[in-house]
Amino acid sequence: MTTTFADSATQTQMQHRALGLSDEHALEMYWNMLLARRLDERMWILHRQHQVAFHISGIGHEAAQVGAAFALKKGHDWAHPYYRDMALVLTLGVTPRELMLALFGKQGEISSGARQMPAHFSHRALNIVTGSSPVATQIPQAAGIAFAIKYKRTDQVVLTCFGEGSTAEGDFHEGLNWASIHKLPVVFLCENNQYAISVPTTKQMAVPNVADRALAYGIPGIIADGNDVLDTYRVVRDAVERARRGEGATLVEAKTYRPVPHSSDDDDRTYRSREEVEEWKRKDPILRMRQYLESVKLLNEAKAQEYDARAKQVVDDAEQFARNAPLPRPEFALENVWGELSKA
Ligand SMILES: Cc1ncc(C[n+]2csc(CCOP(=O)(O)OP(=O)(O)O)c2C)c(N)n1
Repeated sequence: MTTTFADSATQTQMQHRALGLSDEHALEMYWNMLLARRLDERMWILHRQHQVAFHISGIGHEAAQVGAAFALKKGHDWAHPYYRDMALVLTLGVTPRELMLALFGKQGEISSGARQMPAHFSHRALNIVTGSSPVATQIPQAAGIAFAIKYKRTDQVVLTCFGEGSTAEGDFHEGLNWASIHKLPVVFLCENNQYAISVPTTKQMAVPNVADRALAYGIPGIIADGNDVLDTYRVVRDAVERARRGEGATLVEAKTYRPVPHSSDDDDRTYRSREEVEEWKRKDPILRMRQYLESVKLLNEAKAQEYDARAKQVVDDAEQFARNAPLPRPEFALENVWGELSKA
């Protein structure tokens, strides 16, 4: 059977609509991915200008994160992210100004008043729980939140994210085991970018897929194309629905890549070839969504430029806001750390 251009265009059109997403939703996905990317790029520049001390990037992970965020009920469900999840928290409602305050370590920073490193994302009103620097600690904590949800009989779901390197930690195995035994409403999202700093996947695990590990816990393990926002949305949405129905946890592996160094303090040229990086840059998730939106006539060159200009404005505003914000008072470092001893 031959497929005409019109046929394939209609089939493609089905992709977001068939998933129950409106045209506006599809464009909003693109916007969130683009804004996260532009913020991230600015953060790298600010680091290279010695304006900020540290940056850890989510570049390349935007499709996985925005797709996952769209599967949650914002502010109702819980998210327990990890340090690369800027696009996720942005989509859930953390503002660019708040993200920049964290980067500059300025007063009013929402996670801890600037006492933590940036990228320990949290937001009380949005049910986003802060992570810690030891990787994978969020996994059993998320299972614990899911246990509380089950105990309280609400219909919430927890999403927690981590890299594939984190699945070698004991915390990962304890979290999944506990969630599985108690059929907890939690989605474990592994954003597999193929390196744990300099260690490639083959030196982290003896199975080809992180998703394969789910079998050992008696929960489903599903692979998503982490560079395709619609595919990740589909897989995470199904897992969220399953959790909400009381059927328990799912392990989702979104296969993706990190085209930039692990952090601002890493030189990735020591452990991988430029050819490999270039090959993955061609699979860029934002480019891919843009091509999709163009193929279904939701985006064209002029509109894409408008989006770019708007993103630049938002990023400029956020940077300026954080630059102008005061530093925290020195005494603040000691506030809310120790409780008052009772006099009795
Ligand atoms: C328990 C622990 N061990 C080691 C580290 C140092 N460390 C920080 S990030 C990282 C890599 C984690 O890799 P992965 O989970 O795949 O996430 P990615 O950074 O690749 O997104 C390591 C080893 C740490 N923070 N915590």
